[in-house]
Amino acid sequence: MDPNVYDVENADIAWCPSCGDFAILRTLKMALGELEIDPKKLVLVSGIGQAGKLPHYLKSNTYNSLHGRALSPATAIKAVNKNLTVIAVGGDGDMYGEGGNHFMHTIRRNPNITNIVHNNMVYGLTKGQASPTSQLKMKTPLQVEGVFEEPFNPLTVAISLNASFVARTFAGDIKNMKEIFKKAIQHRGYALVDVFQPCVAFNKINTYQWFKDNTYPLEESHDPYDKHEAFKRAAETEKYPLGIFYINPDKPTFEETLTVYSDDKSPLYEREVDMQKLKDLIEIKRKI
Ligand SMILES: Cc1ncc(C[n+]2csc(CCOP(=O)(O)OP(=O)(O)O)c2C)c(N)n1
Repeated sequence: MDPNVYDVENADIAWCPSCGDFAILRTLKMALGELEIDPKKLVLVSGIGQAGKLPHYLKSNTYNSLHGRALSPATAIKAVNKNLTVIAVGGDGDMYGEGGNHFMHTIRRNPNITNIVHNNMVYGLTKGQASPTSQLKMKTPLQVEGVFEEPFNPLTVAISLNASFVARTFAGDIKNMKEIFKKAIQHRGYALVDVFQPCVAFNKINTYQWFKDNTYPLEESHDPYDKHEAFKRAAETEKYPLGIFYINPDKPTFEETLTVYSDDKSPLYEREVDMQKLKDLIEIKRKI
């Protein structure tokens, strides 16, 4: 499918020129096009932030929630209509800071959704304060003496919680990013894609060149089904490996574990509501 089918006409894009978000948007359109995902069957869910604006610029169904709150509505949307492709997008602050608790529990639930995180290592929209992934000693207008907290490592956290798909890519490498997006969308279960994304306005340390110099691809021999090896590789910080770290294909998805689907596999939204049963239930509850 032509990636232009996802274009939003006259979109007033608020990102700065050269922002890594443009490459993520363009690559996501290409990946969706190659997978032939009908925009009518696609839902993009986001919270707040520059990354959280991506759904405004890609033709699909969208749900813009509160800061850090994309994963729970995404889980619910997939639970009521498993025929949809559901993608939750956001920044590192959004997903790992404000949404940190949702991040952990979504991994445990394992809904069949894709989670793309634009990891620029700062709070971009609010002009460059430190985020959970900002590196030690980085100075910002707020952290004037430098960041002193240990950076959050989303990959080791996800692998230790037995996430079903864990990958990292770089917004400066469209070819690999597209392949990883496609594999994540096709994966059955929760798929995390952490994307190193340069913020050209507010992060003058982790630039395109810095990411190029400080990353390298995981070897082809890397076995993504080996959890201990995946954890070890994800913990590397001298240079950061890119690629698919971990896949756990055997975990049941959240939707599969719901009792409403044990007898009837049809999506919830398609089912007839028994109005009498509903009225009786409301009546019983009123009396309690
Ligand atoms: C609960 C809450 N806290 C703080 C804010 C203010 N706020 C809006 S966007 C943002 C930063 C977003 O940063 P990030 O998620 O990393 O995305 P980016 O803008 O870098 O893409 C903050 C702190 C808010 N809207 N709601």
